[in-house]
Amino acid sequence: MHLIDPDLIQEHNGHQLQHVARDYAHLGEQLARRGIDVDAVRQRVAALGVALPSWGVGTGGTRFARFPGPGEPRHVFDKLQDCGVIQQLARATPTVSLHIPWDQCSDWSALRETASGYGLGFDAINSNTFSDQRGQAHSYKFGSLSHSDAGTREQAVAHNVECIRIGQRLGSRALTVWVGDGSNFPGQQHLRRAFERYLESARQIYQALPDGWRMFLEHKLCEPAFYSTVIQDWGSSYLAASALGPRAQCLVDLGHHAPSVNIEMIVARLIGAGKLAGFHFNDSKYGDDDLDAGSVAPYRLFLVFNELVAAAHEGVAGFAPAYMLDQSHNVTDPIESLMGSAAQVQRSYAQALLVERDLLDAAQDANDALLASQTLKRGFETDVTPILQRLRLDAGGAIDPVAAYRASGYRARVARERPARTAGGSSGIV
Ligand code: AOS
Ligand code: ZN
Ligand code: ZN
Ligand code: ZN
Repeated sequence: MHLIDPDLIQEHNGHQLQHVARDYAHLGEQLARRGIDVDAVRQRVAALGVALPSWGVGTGGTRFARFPGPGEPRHVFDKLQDCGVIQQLARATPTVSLHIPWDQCSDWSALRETASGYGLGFDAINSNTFSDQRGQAHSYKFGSLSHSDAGTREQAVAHNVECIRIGQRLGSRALTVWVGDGSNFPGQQHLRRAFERYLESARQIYQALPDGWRMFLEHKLCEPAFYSTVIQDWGSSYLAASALGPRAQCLVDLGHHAPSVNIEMIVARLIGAGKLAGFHFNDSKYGDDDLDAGSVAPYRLFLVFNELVAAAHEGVAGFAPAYMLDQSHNVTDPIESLMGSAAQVQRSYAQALLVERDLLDAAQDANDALLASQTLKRGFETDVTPILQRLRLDAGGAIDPVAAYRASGYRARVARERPARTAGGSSGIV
């Protein structure tokens, strides 16, 4: 089903066809001099899919205020439709990651069908025990899976199991668990016992995993707990994932680390330990800023992909990370931001594929720091735009997705169909 008129896309592409062909040929020539086949790179990038966060298509806001834009999605079907537009134009996001209970639905099969009509499937499903839902018996104010009260822990476990059941109906293959559990005052919580309680609860969820499913544990330095967080870094995440078993792995959200932490090293460690679940891509300058991927530190994203490409190149066993975006859009049209971020993820991957691995290995073995650094950086410094443009063109998408989207008038159209929402506090809750 076409959400954007294919003729409009074609017409838009028409103006740039010749430029893309010439730019692509020129890049191919440059890469050939390095012994790199541009078509092979393009095919590998084409095979990379990055999941859209269902909560990302609404205006996220901050904890101070939310300024909704026109045509905000009213429910999960609207969210899927917006994701369908992103996929139709940018062709990099074949799946959606749902968040329960933000995504309410009385007929999951209908949702699955609607998604497949837009060419979309479902990636990991996210549980939410960091906020209270209407009518629930126990509050998560003082934690969920690690709560001191057994009844609250049971409720949180049951919610996660329910998420798995929903995910099964949608064709998901993983559950992502992020908890805000922790404390705001030194002394508030027994640090070891809270972790033990978390483990005990997580074990019950792990036991409910269907065949072929994985459990992704997402760590985060702080927020909402500002003194201690139960799963605060990859160390705690790794301990928990190891205690649970091989199907539990660690998910890296790029914004969830202390400033100056070397994230690509964490990625390398997790790969080495067979524990890398995948990513929540976004960018940040200070904390969990959830800015558009690559908008602040594109070199860091490239360095993360460099580890991933190296792992694939070396054939690391069981290496199968999930790629997802997790962003909050406060000042942009979320559809535009997500198209740009998906393309940025493709860009970083393409750049990492250009790194001449044999040269890099040799420079490392010879302890030639300068040559190693230059070899690595050559990938990053290559403008791979023509590859991304060709990819979208070949797949029926738009050479310039944002321009085509603006020309389509989609936002104005849905603004008429979807009544304006009131401004309020932050969250993806629609
Ligand atoms: C929270 O900071 C985490 O990034 C989670 O992934 C969360 O579920 C998501 O950001 C939606 O708020
Ligand atoms: Zn996240
Ligand atoms: Zn984040
Ligand atoms: Zn986050």
